[in-house]
Amino acid sequence: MAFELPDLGYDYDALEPHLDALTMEIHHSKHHNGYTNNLNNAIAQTEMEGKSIEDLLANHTDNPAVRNNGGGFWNHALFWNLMSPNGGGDPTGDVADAINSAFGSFEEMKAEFTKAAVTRFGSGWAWLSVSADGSLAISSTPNQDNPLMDGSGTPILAVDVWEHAYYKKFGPGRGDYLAAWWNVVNWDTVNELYQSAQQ
Ligand code: MN3
Repeated sequence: MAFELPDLGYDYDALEPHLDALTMEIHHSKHHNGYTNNLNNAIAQTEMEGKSIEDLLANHTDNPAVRNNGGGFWNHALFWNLMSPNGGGDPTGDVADAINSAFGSFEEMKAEFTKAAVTRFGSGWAWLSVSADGSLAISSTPNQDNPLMDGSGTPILAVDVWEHAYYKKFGPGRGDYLAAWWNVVNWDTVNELYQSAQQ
């Protein structure tokens, strides 16, 4: 019952011209595949084998290999689902109302989220999460950490700001990458995750 690398759900070139096909291919087939294999190796023949990824992230991150590779496995699976060739534009559905209520407007949420992503020193992720009380919160984490690890929230939007996510196309221009990334955000998925997290 090993963990398996999930499909993207679209072709490597589907997010062009915003995100380039070569980066998407390497990111999925090398980086995400590597986290998946290393996670399986880390739990093989231990008491962690057979546990869900959510259980591993909530309860077993004192093991560095599980923390880094389990985080990498889960974060990237979410990240692919949060992007679509038909993405971009403004949020829709219940999450749009929640964003307006929490941040004043989508533009203000976008600015705060982008700031969290740009200012994350080194490698990591930025998150929009639903907290335990149902409110929305923006955060960032280093490495492959995520809000499930400290129980601070359930992520509904995430962006990978490791250099491997953007360097081939954008060089050191993380801000340019983020500006392009908003054009592929799959708001239908964000809204579905928001609704699930409310229940
Ligand atoms: Mn990555």
